[in-house]
Amino acid sequence: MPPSSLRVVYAFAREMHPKTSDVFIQYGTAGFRTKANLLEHVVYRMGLLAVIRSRVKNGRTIGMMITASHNLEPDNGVKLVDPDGEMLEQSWEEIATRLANVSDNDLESTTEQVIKQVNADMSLKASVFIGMDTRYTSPRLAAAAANGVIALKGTPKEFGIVTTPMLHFCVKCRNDNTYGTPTEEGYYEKIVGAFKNIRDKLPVYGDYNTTLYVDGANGVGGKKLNIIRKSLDGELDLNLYNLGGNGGKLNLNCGADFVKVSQTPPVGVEHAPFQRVASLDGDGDRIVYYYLDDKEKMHLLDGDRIATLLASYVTELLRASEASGLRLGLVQTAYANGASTRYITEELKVPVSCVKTGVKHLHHAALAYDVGVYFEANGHGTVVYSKAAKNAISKIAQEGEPEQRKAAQLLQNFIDMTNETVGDAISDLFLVETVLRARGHGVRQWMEAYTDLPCRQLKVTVQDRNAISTTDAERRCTAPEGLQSKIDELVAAYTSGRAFVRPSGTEDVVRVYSEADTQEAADKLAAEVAQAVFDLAGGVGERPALPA
Ligand code: G16
Repeated sequence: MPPSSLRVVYAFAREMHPKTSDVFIQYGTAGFRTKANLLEHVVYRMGLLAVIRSRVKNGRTIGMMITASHNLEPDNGVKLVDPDGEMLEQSWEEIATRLANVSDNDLESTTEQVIKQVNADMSLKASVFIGMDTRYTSPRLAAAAANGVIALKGTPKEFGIVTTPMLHFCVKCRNDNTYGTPTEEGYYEKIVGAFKNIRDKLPVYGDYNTTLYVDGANGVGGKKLNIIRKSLDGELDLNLYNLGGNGGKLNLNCGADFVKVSQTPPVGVEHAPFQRVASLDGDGDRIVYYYLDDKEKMHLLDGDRIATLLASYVTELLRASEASGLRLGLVQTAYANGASTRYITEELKVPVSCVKTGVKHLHHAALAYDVGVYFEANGHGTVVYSKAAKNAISKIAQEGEPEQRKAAQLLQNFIDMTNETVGDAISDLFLVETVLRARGHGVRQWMEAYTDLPCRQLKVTVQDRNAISTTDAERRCTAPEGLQSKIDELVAAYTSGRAFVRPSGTEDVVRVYSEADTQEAADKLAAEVAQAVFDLAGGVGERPALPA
């Protein structure tokens, strides 16, 4: 593409997607995310970048997902997906941020600089898959994305409303046809098909029952489960709530993030004692479980619980199939409950690594293992399998002794049911249901594995959240001065106390996390740390109060 044809980049920008705000925007934990009305020019420009990225990857398909995931309805965002279905390579985040912030007048020259910098061959074909969530601002932003792709003569393909993980899956399949068919139907065929196959091998027994309640967060995940439900032939009876009708608002007082952070059940869901409920987030990439007991007390089964459940089951199957020499490991973040980490290392005897928040960090760390299980406590995670692991399992499934073969075949179904590209609420739901069914377990047995340390999360609004810098996988902060020593001093007063703070990469807040031996203590510690953040990092509005 000769540089003169880059003029169209400016023409599209000026006529259709002008930059109307000077607010600096940064590629964060999961792409760009802010108020929807500040995003149109950003998404258009990411369309340009997706084409450049596709050409750098020799014409392989890149994904663009229009979503603000767990954020409330007025926000929106865009996540870029690399050819293997993983998040955009981190070294490109700075380029994305630069392109998003230049003026319209500088857009043409900056685009040209980027093309040179990354050495893109603009004569190659380029392909970009575009998906969106259910927000009313998403269609407009998806159109801006497509215009960005067209401006650089790439080929956009629009998937309409899909979950984020479905788009990741389709991108992967488009670039590697051994993984599946790059359509929503192809996704159902592979993931739901594997679930149905494994079900035939696992009779229902013990405390497991096939009824599952689901909180759809009034987003896309619930809608897709409603499609899937009809094909499950009673193997799993899904009672779906918060599907977006009856005035229910996206992620408002419902959904995985609300349930995890507030530790309270969502609105809009009926409850029965000990009935397991799965709560999804707005774009279907996170899931947590919970139940109410006979005194209506809530018990949360979060990402840590899902990770330990899956890791222990895969370990069992690997052992039974006698697949030797495969390393299984688990990846967590600082938010992982201390009790879960202890359980994984001491009881399951599985190695654990701790990385920074963001699935992009967890995913890469998990690839170091033959079987890498990664989960954030907020319910975002999956399992990844190396080629060597898949080959070894497949060989045993064909050639092993009968018992080994049986375990290896179950593992193969388990792998097919897993969306290895990214955390996926729907795929994770089927994985969890499979393990519970295989073990004849209800929620109480699942909960018995270990006892969580009481914890609390809070948000503090400050003038500039980037005033907080962190190190050691975000477990300690290096700025502003004095904050870490104050946190150390506060934590020291609590039994089993732990706390950290970090700037959110998806909301304009500083997040505070605390753990201690009682809920009262964890609540008080979180509030004290929040006050310290407010005082030392430029708090805005009302100073956080200590619990009464
Ligand atoms: C995104 C990321 C997650 C992260 C979450 C919160 O989730 O994909 O890895 O845990 O944001 O990030 P932060 O604490 O930086 O705001 P989602 O589901 O919103 O896309």
